[in-house]
Amino acid sequence: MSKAIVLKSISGISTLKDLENYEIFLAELKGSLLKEKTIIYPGDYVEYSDSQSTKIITNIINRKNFLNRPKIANIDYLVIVNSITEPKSSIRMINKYILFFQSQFIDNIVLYFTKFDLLKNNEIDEAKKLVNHFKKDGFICFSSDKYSEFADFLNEQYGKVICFTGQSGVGKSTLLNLINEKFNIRTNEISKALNSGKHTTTATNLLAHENGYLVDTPGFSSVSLDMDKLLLANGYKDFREASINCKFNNCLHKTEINCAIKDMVEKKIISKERYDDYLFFLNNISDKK
Ligand SMILES: Nc1nc2c(ncn2[C@@H]2O[C@H](COP(=O)(O)OP(=O)(O)OP(=O)(O)O)[C@@H](O)[C@H]2O)c(=O)[nH]1
Ligand SMILES: [Mg+2]
Ligand SMILES: [Zn+2]
Repeated sequence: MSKAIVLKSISGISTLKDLENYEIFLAELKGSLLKEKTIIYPGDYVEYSDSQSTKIITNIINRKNFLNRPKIANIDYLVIVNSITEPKSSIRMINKYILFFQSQFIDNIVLYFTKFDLLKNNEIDEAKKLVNHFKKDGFICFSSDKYSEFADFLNEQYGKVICFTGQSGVGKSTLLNLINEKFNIRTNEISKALNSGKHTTTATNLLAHENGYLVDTPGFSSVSLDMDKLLLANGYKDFREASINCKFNNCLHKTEINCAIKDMVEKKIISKERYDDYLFFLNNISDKK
């Protein structure tokens, strides 16, 4: 039985890439999987048989994580692309995105900041402060003024699936075209009238790059954290891991005694800003949750 990764899947026909010989080919789902209405997504690892003229997918290997919109399986790194200006990013906004994705167990986050070239001289310090804030808070950060550092990082990710997300118009597709000009992805001007991006990217598939896979996604205008409070309390990866040391197993890290999270904030292991943003998000969850 051979193994492959799914690059693309449209109405039952999937484009696969063999994990050993890197051959790219089309395959169909086995009849019994079709009957169970099994759907496969880009990023899925599958077993296939090529004993017949048509290659048949016989099994889907358990997913380690899953992005719901757009649907992509087994993300190794999620690069959240933020523009430093036009539209300008804030710490709270980025903390919100990180929490949104980590609460779906997409834990390996990279932050990439675009549009440094548009900054006026007197704005550069503030922009660098924003990037450094997230570095100090434990996140892997890159910015468009030092693109080569990001290129080096990507080249070290052998065989990994790296997905790019972020608000519409921040420059995801532009960044992907910079990484590999052969991608030739359509990019767009931000709609000036609305001062918000138009969606330029629509379809999802894995782009083979060097030894790994890159994924462009359509931008979003906002994300919602209206979820179960305990889910939110265990959303950030470091909150989730440390919360086993909270006195109460349903600790919301708010007013409870012996809270491991509050302890880490005091010791500056978790930034005060991210903790305060967490409390803000918690207070904004509708009461029924
Ligand atoms: N000056 C400057 N412009 C940029 C940069 N990155 C992107 N842009 C511009 O920003 C606009 C939007 O870029 P896209 O790459 O289409 O943005 P996107 O995030 O893919 O947008 P959606 O696909 O709609 O989500 C384009 O006009 C780009 O040329 C940058 O680093 N500097
Ligand atoms: Mg795009
Ligand atoms: Zn706690």
